[in-house]
Amino acid sequence: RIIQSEKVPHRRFNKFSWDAYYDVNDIHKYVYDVSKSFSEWTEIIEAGESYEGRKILGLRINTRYETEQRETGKPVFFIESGIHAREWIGPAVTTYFINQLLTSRDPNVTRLRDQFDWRIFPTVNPDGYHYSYTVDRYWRKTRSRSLNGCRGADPNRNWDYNWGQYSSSTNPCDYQLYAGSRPFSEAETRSLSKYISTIDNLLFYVAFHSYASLLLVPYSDSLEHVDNYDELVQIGKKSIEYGSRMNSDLYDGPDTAAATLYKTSGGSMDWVRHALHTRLVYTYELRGSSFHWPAERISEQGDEVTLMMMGLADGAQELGYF
Ligand code: 0X9
Ligand code: ZN
Repeated sequence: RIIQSEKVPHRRFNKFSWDAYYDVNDIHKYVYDVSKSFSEWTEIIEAGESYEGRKILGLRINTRYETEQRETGKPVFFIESGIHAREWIGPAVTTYFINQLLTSRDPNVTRLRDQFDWRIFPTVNPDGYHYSYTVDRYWRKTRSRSLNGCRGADPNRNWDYNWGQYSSSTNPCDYQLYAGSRPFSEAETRSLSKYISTIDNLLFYVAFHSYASLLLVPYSDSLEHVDNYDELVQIGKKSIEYGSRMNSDLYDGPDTAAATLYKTSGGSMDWVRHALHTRLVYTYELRGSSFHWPAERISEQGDEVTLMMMGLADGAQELGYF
């Protein structure tokens, strides 16, 4: 019953909203639709295809309004969500955030919109998400087929940085943590990493997961601190503080996954930090006490995330990152 009530009632199948969870085709349709409605500000990004041939679909939002005078383009702010199939709140708040950026008249939001060249990918594991939506609600991995017939690898264990070291399984039949047959064995992580590598001026990389109300910084498999750790924490604290205007129950962190959760290797954020030297990299474990966040309350976390992104931007600007 819980599971049914998460999904879109049939009578409303043709209108996208934020009081139900949609399947990946509908999310993609939403992205294509808004790129048409806001064609002067947006561009579709097709960063490759999943194992089953779905698009790794993103939206670029880059208004021509400048908040600063600058010689090069705006700093790029990248958002990845839905890498874990069952964490449905991620894609939902991400499309909510897209909608905020494109339609809000709140001057704080329009300023945030204009400050960055946004690259936003709501469902980077589209096959897994569809499988979770239609067959097995708790599916986490991709849907690639291994030699022995088992399906899927954990796409947040498959990136080419310290691959296979911690919280990773070598068993393709492991329901959660199979790291894949080699780094970037999965079409989804291969395509996405390739696309990210082409971005000049990447300042922020943010990934949404659930659930823990926790903010993480790199690296996930070491207790050592990156060189700008103190600033990452300071900016992350501002993000949490902004979010607390929506919900006074504070997020934990920011700190490394190794210090707060458990050591993990092969995650996207660590690869981005290490391979691309991106300065401001964060993983948000969104709120919840299960993978079922009530659909009627998506907007609540959507507003909180909008504030938290504003906190990141303000924090980074104060410290001179852009
Ligand atoms: O284990 C994970 O991949 C994340 N937790 S989850 O419960 N959503 O599966 C934590 C990831 C933290 N590490 C990196 N992002 N590398
Ligand atoms: Zn996750």
